[in-house]
Amino acid sequence: MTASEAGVRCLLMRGGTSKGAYFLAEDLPREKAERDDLLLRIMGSPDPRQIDGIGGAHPLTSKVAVVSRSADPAADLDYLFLQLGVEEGTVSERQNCGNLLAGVGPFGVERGLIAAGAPFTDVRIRMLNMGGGIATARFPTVDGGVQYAGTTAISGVPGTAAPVVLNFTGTAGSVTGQLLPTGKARDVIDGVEVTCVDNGVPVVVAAAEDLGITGYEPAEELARDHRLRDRVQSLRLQAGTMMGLGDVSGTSVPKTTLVAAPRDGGTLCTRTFIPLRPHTSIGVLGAVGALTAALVDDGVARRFAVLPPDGHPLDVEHPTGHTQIELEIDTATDPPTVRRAGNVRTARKLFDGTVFPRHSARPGPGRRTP
Ligand code: NQM
Repeated sequence: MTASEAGVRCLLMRGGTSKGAYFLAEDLPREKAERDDLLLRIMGSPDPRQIDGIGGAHPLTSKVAVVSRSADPAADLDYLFLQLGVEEGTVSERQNCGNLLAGVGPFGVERGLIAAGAPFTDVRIRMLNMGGGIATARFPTVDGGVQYAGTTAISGVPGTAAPVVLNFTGTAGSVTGQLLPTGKARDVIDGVEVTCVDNGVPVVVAAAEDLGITGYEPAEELARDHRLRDRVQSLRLQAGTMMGLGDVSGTSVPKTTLVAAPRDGGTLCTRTFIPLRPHTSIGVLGAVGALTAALVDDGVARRFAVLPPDGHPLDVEHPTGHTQIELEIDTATDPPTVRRAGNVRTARKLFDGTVFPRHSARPGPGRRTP
């Protein structure tokens, strides 16, 4: 029987402000091209509506987590994040996702990969995308199962749920192996000063005002601004080359974050593009990247940042609220080094069952949905 007929075991989970399909590695083909083809058929890509799959027609809901027990004694679970294109039939391993990361521990308990502790479970997760950095997650568990209900609210998600506390020691991963991949905290692209950061995910940070916006616009308004879209694309294409990422025209990184002074009591106001669609909030690692550009000497976000008193988390304003991030960077070293980062997310199991992939890899001519 083919996977299309038999289906594939899959758990749909909201992780932070994203939603994704979680799979055991053993339930997917080992061979990459075969795996990617299967996942595209499961999510319904390429198609702007993902109408024939379980993707949500947005990059934030076109995500996959592949999880297994870790062979590394320093970790309990291995987590591979895959970003699936919506309009494009692409599957990228070149970025991590701190939001889906929040669901990895609960998924591990759901599938019996790790035992539930009481009243919390602590899990060490090796993030395979970015050089094997290890994150820890703590979440409440009761009677051997995950407790999803709770009182923690995160901006961008209605209601409350149980907290998942994420911690990263050192950098949360790096595609380029350098916190400042161009070797400088400031470069100029298209006449705009930018800071190119790789602290968990590659991000180009620039002042919103330098791109002709205030930085306080709603995401929908930014999505209608085609001139801005072109300027963001131009910045990230050139930054990609300067960061050693090569031609990034077909990849989801680097992201671009435009920053402005906070106006709601936070540390920094942000508008992020993933890579061209405006993010409705901001990714966990995306926020870590934007804040890095506020903490390093000469970073372009520094002049806008209003730092909290010592011991308080940094607060990133985004289009639908705030994200609190703990971030410690040693700026006395050259280049600067990351000591740690932390963030609180929530996650919720939405559906557990069998998913049935579309039977052919790509919609044929004339069969693409309008
Ligand atoms: O940066 C969106 C998200 C993300 C990624 C993106 C993320 C992160 O909001 O840690 O979580 O940048 O495409 O899920």
